[in-house]
Amino acid sequence: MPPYTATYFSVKGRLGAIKIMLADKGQELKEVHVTMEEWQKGDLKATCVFGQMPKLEDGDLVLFQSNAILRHLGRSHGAYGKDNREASLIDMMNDGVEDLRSKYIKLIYQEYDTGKEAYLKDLPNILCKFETFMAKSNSGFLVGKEVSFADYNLFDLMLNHLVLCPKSLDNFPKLSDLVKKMSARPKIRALLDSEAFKKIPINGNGKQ
Ligand code: GTS
Repeated sequence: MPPYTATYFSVKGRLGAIKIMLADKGQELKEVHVTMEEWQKGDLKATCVFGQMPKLEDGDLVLFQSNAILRHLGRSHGAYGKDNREASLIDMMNDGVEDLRSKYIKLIYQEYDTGKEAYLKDLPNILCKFETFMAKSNSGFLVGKEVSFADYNLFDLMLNHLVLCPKSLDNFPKLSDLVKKMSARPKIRALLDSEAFKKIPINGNGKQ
């Protein structure tokens, strides 16, 4: 039995970064895809701590909240910095990724047709914060010399933005390098190229 089971809608959404991280760490993941029809029955929702997915089971530990899941996996697989100082910086950067992801999700689900232009106009102001921070790290990762859960999260979100606007990283060499470097990691490459991964939409409403 694989050690990890994820339950989620059949979208990349908030599970994408988790899947990328588990793949890179050589971990097997069993996925349970829930249809909207099943979800609307309410039984599963009632068992979710905050009434939402993704859910990750690690043996008898059941976790919700995608960022808590990323942190858990970061702790379990050596992707949470070499000491407390690095861990705190990784937390800070991951919170920055979450802020951008929340804006992205709002765009996708609430204002795609009316707000895309304004979103893309403001995007460089957000990306430059990551770019500036990354300029301090020589490793090409956000913090320290090793990949962390925040790198997987940022990478996943940058992939989404490259679909939203292929030129979005053109003026951001550090972020472009992160995408290149992460995409070239063999286990990540294999996941991204797999039919199972490719056929799952990024979001649940067909917008991307
Ligand atoms: N803060 C949560 C997390 O990070 O896991 C948000 C989770 C969330 O918004 N889940 C949505 C959900 O379960 C699905 S998705 O937006 O991630 O695609 N929605 C169903 C519902 O009934 O709220």
